[in-house]
Amino acid sequence: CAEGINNCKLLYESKSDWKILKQLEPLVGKNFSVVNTTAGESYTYVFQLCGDAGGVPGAGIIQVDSKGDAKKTTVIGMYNATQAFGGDDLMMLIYQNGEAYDSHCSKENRRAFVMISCNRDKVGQLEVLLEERERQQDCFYLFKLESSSICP
Ligand code: M6P
Ligand code: MN
Repeated sequence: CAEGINNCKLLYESKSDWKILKQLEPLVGKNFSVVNTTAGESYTYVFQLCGDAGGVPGAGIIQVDSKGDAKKTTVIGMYNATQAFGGDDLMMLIYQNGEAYDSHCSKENRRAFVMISCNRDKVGQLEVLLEERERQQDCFYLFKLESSSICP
């Protein structure tokens, strides 16, 4: 289907969320990926704005286990549960409704926070900042994406 910010579905319908997505529109249709290795775990993350990350239907961010042959893929957040806010050159995109944890965070659904900022020197670099999974609820994966194409 056609790519565009209209493929996103907002968790809470809001004009200001759409305004932020509009500013992020130059990112549509591209997979942004990054490999993250910490404490013996190694994962590749793939992000798309309002599109199927890594080709996984409905997924805005996926995590692929780099270890083993299985290449297990886990959905971190869905773009039919999007929030977007911020201003000027710093924005936050949230994808909720990822795959549920089995043992962490009271087995809640995973979710992703993506801090997106204007950086005139970057073409679109995704970074993993952290995964917070040591709490009873409200866990999250935190990412950063800097790009010149979304500068106001
Ligand atoms: C996988 C990855 C990790 C996550 C872990 C949670 O290894 O998705 O990012 O922290 O699962 O484990 P569990 O499902 O047992 O709570
Ligand atoms: Mn699990």
